[in-house]
Amino acid sequence: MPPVDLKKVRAYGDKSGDGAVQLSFTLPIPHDEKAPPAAAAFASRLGLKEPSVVHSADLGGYSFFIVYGKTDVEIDVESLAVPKVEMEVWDRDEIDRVIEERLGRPLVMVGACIGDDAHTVGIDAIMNMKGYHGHFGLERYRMVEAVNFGSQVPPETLLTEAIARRADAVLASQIVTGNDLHRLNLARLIELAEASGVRDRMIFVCGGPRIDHMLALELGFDAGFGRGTYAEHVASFVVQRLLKTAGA
Ligand code: B12
Repeated sequence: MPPVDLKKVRAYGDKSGDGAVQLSFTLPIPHDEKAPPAAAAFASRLGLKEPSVVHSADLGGYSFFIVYGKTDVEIDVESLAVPKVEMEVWDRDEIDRVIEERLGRPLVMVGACIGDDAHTVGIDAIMNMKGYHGHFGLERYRMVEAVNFGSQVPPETLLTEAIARRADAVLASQIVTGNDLHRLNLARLIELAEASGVRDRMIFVCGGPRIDHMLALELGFDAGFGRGTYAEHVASFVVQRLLKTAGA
C-alpha cells in the first residue's frame, strides 16, 4: 500500500486518491422510470460527481438505491481528537486474580437494555455466562456477581436495583435511534444517579452498536463501548478504574 498523507485523506475506490464512494439511500417515490434519474439528481445535490445508479429496488411504494460517485473532499485525520478508553485488556483469569488479591471482594455489576430498547443480544453477550465469539460473559467470572435485567428496563429501575445491590458498575445498553431516544435514556440514568447521590460511588458504562467513548463521555458516563466489545474489555476497565480510585 502506498504511503498516505494523513493530513489529506481522500476516499479510495479503485485506486489511491480517486475519491470514489458508494452511497445507499431510500427515496419515498415509486420505483418507476423516474426513480434512477431522481437518485442521480439527489446524489448530485449532495455534491457527488459522476453519479451512477448501480442498483435500485422497489420497497413497496418507496425506492432503494446504491449510487457510485466521486468527491474531491479531503480530510485531515491527524487533526481529529478522539478520546479512547484508557485501559489494558486483561484476560478473565487475570481479572479474577486482581479482584481477589487487590480489591479483596467480589464486584457487583448490573446491566440492562434501558428505555424501550429490546435489543438484548449485545448486553447478553457482555453479561451472560455464554458470552460471545468464544469470550465468556461476566456471569462466568469467579469474582464478579453479574445481574442482567434484560430488555426495556426504565433507567429508574436499573438505578434502584444498582443501589439496592450496592453495585460497583452499572452497564446500560442502547441502540442509537434516529430521534435521539438513546441520548434521553442514557442522560436520564446519569441524572438520576446524580440526584440520588451515587454518581461517584458507581462506575457507569454504556454500550451498543453505534455507541462510542466520545458519546459516552458527553452523556456523563465513565466509558462507552461499541461493536466488537467482550466482557474482558468491560471488566478490565471497571477493575482498573476501581484500583485507580482506591489508589491500590
Ligand atoms: C436482532 C435484532 C432485533 C431483534 C432483537 C432481539 C433481541 N432479543 O435482542 C428484534 C426483532 C426484537 C428487533 C426489533 C427491532 N429492531 Co432490530 N435489529 C436486530 C439486528 C438484526 C441484530 C442486533 C444484534 O443482535 N446484534 C448482535 C450484537 C451482539 O451486537 P451489538 O448489539 O452491537 O452488541 C455488541 C456491542 O455493541 C456491545 N454492546 C452492546 N450493548 C452493550 C452494553 C454495554 C454496557 C457494553 C459495554 C457493550 C455493549 O457489545 C456487544 C458485543 O460485542 C440489528 C441489525 C444488525 N445486523 O445489527 C437490527 C437493528 C438494531 N434493529 C433496528 C430496528 C429499527 C428495530 C425495530 C425498531 C424494528 C421495528 N420497526 O419494529 C425494533 C425495535 C424493538 C425495540 N423495542 O427495541 C435497527 C436500528 C436502527 C438504528 N437506529 O440504528 C437495526 C440496526 C436494523 C436496521 N438496519 O434497520 N431487532
